[in-house]
Amino acid sequence: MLTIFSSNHRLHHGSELKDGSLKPSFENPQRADTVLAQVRSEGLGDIIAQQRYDRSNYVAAHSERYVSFLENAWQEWAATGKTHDALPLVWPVRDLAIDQEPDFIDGKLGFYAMDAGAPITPGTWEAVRSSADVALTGAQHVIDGAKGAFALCRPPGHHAAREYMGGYCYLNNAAIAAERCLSRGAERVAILDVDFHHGNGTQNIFYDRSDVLFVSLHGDPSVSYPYFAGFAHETGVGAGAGYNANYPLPAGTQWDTYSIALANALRRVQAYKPDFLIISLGVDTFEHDPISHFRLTSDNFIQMGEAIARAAIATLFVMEGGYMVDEIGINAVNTLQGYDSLVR
Ligand code: SP5
Ligand code: ZN
Repeated sequence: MLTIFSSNHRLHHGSELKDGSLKPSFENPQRADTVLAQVRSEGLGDIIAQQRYDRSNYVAAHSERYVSFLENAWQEWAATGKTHDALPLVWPVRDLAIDQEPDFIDGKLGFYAMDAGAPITPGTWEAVRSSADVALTGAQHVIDGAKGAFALCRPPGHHAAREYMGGYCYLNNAAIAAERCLSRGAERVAILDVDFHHGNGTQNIFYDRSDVLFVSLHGDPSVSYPYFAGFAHETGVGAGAGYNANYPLPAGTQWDTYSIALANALRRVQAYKPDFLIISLGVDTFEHDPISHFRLTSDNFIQMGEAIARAAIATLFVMEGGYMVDEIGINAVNTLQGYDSLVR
């Protein structure tokens, strides 16, 4: 299948708090470059650069003021004389005011973030918007009739909600791609999220809608990030009631348990009869992932790709997490080859 890639991802290389001090983030540029190298060495298919898309495509999934914040955050931070990564240090939880955007950058950072895991650096916006453009280019490819495409996005997107960043995510690439499909004639789009972490951002964006089904398999949030979303009782509201399905799984989950949940999730997707399927492809379910707690093997990712292919829906794969850099390429490309083995 075709891979879409942007070298602009390298403009974003942030830090995160680890064991009490700021260190280079687990979410680093090597990740996407390693996946790209594996796509090449395995001969998965052609590799093309992203098209440039208009910001109206981002505003389809996010609020206008949030996109403006992302565009301007580094300049506002730098104007205060700081040169290190911008990170929030105060958040409007519970009864604190969420009805008014602060005027000052330190306040804005907390207002538009769920955690301190999404640093803003000088190159962050260019990398982030290019990552969304990679997803949009991939979406256009399946809209134009391809049975599969791989949007090699970085930074990832599934923790980014309509109006906040977090968990290494800024713009929600999968949600932006889904909106593109709908605006180009699709009636229904399903998003299946197989990243280890619950896709709280994607759930947030589509929670009250029936035109996008969101299904997620992930570590039980009572013990795993993002902790505050991803429970099985979250099934949608209003018109979206019944169109959100979470499959939380215990730490230590292996393929025997995972594959049963995946089969159930895929049955749910097929019953919805979507025009397109978007896979939020995180490979942090891998047994040796440094921040996650499932135990899938590299071979299991081939089986995952095959299972997705059996659903027989035109599918856009959107790269999300995966932090064991040595094997991220093998695991991502195994999934795609598993898919291609049954679809081509
Ligand atoms: C897209 C994605 O996969 N985002 C994941 C965000 C996870 N954020 C929490 C990271 C916590 C890292 N703790 C590391 C402990 C390792 N010993
Ligand atoms: Zn993840």
